[in-house]
Amino acid sequence: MSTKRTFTMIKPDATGAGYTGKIIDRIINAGFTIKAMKWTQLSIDDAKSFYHVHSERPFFDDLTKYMSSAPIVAAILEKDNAVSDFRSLIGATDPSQAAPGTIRADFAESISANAIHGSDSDENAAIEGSFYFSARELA
Ligand code: IDP
Ligand code: MG
Repeated sequence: MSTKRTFTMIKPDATGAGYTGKIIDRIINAGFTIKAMKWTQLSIDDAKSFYHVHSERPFFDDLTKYMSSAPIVAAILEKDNAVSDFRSLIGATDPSQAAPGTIRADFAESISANAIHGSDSDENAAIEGSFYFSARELA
């Protein structure tokens, strides 16, 4: 129960399909508190910077083009055990493998356009949150 915060983005497929409100409802109903949230759009360079850990992966170009193609919603979420509980709430990367009732199972289009991001560690949650939010917004 040490983790308190995670970071999420509602991705372009989900904002474009009008699922933003439904996804936020799922997040709140699962017990997360929204500490900070913004509707914004990444440039291609922003997307390359955010996903630099994946720069050697074959899908990097498609991923960064896709993530900069339309608005996203970035948010900092708080809950005990936030990182792992949120990964459970969103489900597997590939929506065809995601457990029933997870956000990706219900809203994602494909393994690339998969509706939502969730940080994979406390350290990455802090790094990713700082990419979008100022120290004042994170205080
Ligand atoms: P995660 O979002 O479940 O943590 P990662 O492996 O960190 O998954 O990959 C980051 C993002 O890159 C995924 O959410 C998805 O949008 C995209 N991605 C991952 N694997 C593939 C793939 O095999 N083909 C296309 N896109 C992928
Ligand atoms: Mg990941």
